[in-house]
Amino acid sequence: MIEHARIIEAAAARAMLQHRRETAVDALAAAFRACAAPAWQACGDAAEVEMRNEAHRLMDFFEAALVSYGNEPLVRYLLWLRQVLSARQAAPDAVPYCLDQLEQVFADAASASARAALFATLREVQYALRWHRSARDWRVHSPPNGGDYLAFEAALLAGDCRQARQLFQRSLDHLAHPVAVAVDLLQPALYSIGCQWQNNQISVAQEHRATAIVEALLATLPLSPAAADAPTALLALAPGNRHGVGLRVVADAFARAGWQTRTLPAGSTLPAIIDAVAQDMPRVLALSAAMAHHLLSTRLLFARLRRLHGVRAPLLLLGGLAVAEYPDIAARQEGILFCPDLRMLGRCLPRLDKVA
Ligand code: B12
Repeated sequence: MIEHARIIEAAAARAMLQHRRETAVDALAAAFRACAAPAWQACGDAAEVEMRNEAHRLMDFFEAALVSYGNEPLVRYLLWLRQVLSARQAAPDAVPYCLDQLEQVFADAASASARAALFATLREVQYALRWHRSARDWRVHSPPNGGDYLAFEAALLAGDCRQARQLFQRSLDHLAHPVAVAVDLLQPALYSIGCQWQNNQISVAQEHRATAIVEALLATLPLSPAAADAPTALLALAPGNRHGVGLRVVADAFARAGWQTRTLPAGSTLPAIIDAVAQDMPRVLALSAAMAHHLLSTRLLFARLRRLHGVRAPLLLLGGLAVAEYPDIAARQEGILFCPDLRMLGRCLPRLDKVA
């Protein structure tokens, strides 16, 4: 009974959140602006766009907290935000201040139960933030091959394409398998670069250039041709996710195991993915989620596909950074196979064809 009441309260709170989303985003963007360092405030329109994007992201995480995900992803996101802001000299109390502004947006909400649920979430996360010191560190702590990736990372940061290509090639010769190269060389280098961006130790331009070099290197790997009767896998980023490098590697893993693959372009929306499934009727739909709120968009997508195709729906496979970070939440999505990384995918692939 209590559980039932909690679900109704959360649903009312979510409806209220969606109803007042634009007002909340305005309030958050204004709060970010007020707390930003003068250098940021001087950036004008570009900074404004970033602040509004961040405000939307905060609302996405807030909504995910109300949809049975619990507060943990929201707290972890806020710890990340606190670190990003403090590394960029924002006011020290920027995050609590933003949450106070959000509370004001909902202060006069007509539904008392919606207000109660929203306020309870906001207060719980404010409290949790006082006790957590630091954000998650994504670096790989026991680097493969004794840290061979460090030279590669240095080449990426220096924008030295030639050196990066040589190290990539050397790794291909040594490890023989491109998927192993991705996991042991590209991934630890990019994770470390992400952390350095988070801590404001490198510029966003360096991060983008490093990713572009990696994408160019991956593009040189031919995708193995598959037999005409090979099983098919459709690959897509979870709606809202723009991290496509990992998915390219996943496509490679499928292709090397003899599957036919088709990867949808970054930015494919939920209806576009649904259309592509109806057109291809693949045996497997593999999705990549990088952040917790991407798990929400995949949940919606999977539910629609099941409603549309029933038992003929493709086998649903979900992977990526968010699945590795929140295995419990990913596992709560019924009827999907969740698979955080490529080592596990490698173990599943030979059996997938038979299950699907
Ligand atoms: C490059 C990058 C970007 C690029 C992506 C460009 C591109 N074409 O891919 C751009 C600039 C677009 C970007 C944007 C953002 N990013 Co970014 N990004 C990264 C970075 C540095 C590298 C990602 C990457 O390529 N990794 C290498 C690949 C090989 O690893 P992977 O993606 O994890 O994939 C592997 C596994 O997860 C798995 N896998 C992945 N998908 C699947 C699917 C299946 C089915 C299976 C089985 C397995 C599987 O296999 C892969 C190979 O081993 C990461 C750092 C990090 N820790 O990942 C941050 C990172 C993910 N980004 C982050 C953030 C916050 C953002 C932004 C919000 C930044 C901003 N303020 O705008 C936006 C959000 C964009 C969006 N809507 O998604 C944070 C996320 C923190 C969090 N989890 O809360 C990170 C961790 C950086 C950080 N330390 O702060 N980003």
